[in-house]
Amino acid sequence: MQTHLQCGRYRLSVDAAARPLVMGILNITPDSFSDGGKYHMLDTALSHAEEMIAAGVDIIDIGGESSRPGSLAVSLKDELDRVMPLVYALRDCGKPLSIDTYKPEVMRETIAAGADMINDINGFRAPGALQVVADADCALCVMHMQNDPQSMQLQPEYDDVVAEVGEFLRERIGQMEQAGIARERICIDPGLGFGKTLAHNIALLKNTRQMQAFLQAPMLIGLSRKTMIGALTDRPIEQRLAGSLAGALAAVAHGARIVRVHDVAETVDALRVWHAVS
Ligand code: 7PJ
Repeated sequence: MQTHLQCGRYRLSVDAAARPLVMGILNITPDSFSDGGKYHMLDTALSHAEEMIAAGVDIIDIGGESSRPGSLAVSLKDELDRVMPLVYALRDCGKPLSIDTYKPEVMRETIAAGADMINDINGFRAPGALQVVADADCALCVMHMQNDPQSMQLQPEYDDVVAEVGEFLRERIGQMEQAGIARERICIDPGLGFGKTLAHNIALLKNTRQMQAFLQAPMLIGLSRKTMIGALTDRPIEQRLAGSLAGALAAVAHGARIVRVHDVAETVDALRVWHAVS
């Protein structure tokens, strides 16, 4: 498997022996609009980014559209209005910027403005998405999702979830290679919670190493504060830190190279200790 992830202006080590990487979630969604409008929202997001950098984040993942189960789509204009000021403000912060989007237009604009990675929950299936990213040198996270955010958790169903998600990702990687995208730009993600029951999530997590070997690509895992952590701990979203940390450690113990988290400082500490003693 590749030892590095080509990530725009950066080359990140994703070697099995290297410290696992922490992707910090920087959300700018309508909730953060509620008090004080746009400038307040930008200000809040920038201080959050500074905190993550001080805490040792490896990649900052900027998202302008919530993809939580049942959430509604955001217009192209609104998404660009939220994301672009952050890309401009953070592009010289010294950390790679990832953009969480499935819209080719957002990919194009943010890459032109300096984004180093595109994180697509839709696996670059939108018409034109692969063409937009093909000529850049940004990293690409290709994620599996069954159905769409509105309907994905209604009735997730698989005969063999590990085989089906693996096959989906294999097909997507094939399409990416055909579009001329270098393997070392690609990382994969089983999309925990995106059209999956708790049992599906657990099966996928436990098969991280096998799936990485099958697909020859580094795995990114996102489980921070998700419903699966709530289901296992019986905790509301604001009390899922301990469960999320345990999940992140389990993911890297199963071979994941990148974890996508809300609580960067705590996760970095946990991974430093885990990496030193494992
Ligand atoms: C994921 C994501 C994930 C990747 C979200 C949430 C929902 N991108 N974007 N993987 N989840 N690559 O954070 O709860 O698991 S949004």
